Amino acid sequence: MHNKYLAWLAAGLMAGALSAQAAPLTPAGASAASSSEAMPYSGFTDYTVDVSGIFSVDGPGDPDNETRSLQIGSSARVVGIGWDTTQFADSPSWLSEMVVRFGSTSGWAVNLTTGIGVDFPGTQSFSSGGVVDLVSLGLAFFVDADGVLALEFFESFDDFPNDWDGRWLQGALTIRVEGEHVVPEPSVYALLLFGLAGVAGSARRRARVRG
Ligand SMILES: [Ca+2]
Ligand SMILES: [Ca+2]
Repeated sequence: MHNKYLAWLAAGLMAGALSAQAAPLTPAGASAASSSEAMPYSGFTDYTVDVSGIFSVDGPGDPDNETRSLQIGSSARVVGIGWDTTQFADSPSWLSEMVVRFGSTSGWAVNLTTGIGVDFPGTQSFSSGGVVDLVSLGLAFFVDADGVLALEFFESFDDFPNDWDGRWLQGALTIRVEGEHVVPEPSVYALLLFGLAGVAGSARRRARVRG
């Protein structure tokens, strides 16, 4: 029963860690919400963002904050996010105040608070234990035609204005993007092998003629 409670608690924490961005930067956020319908997806590509050494500085949108951007393909859909990180919050700042948000050029879509509920300073590791499905959470979103996925690391409460409150010591975020990962059918592999054999054969013949 004790273990059951812990499992429930862990599930609750994980579900609470990812949330829709409360204040989209632009009205485009409204149309993004309707496009994140629970459509199933088949192929996907995982992108990894190394967070080692990233400082968690000020409130959202502050120019001192660290940002990252990825090229994930024109109008691609982000369908999952995973994390495996070790983070430090400098007292009196809390681990639960370290947030990374994800979005497109036209607006922010999803907030991730890895240390949700950890309302104290210090060093701690957090893991999602795999990639969390954003589609089932209603949080999947599309990037714009420019293919840019934007990330911003910020503090939900700024204890040290214009200075860092915490640091992502090590680890990585995984971003799962729909499509692109096309696995050829077995018959295509066979054709490719025959094709390669043919090329090798003609090369050998040519070499013999030249010799
Ligand atoms: Ca803080
Ligand atoms: Ca600060």
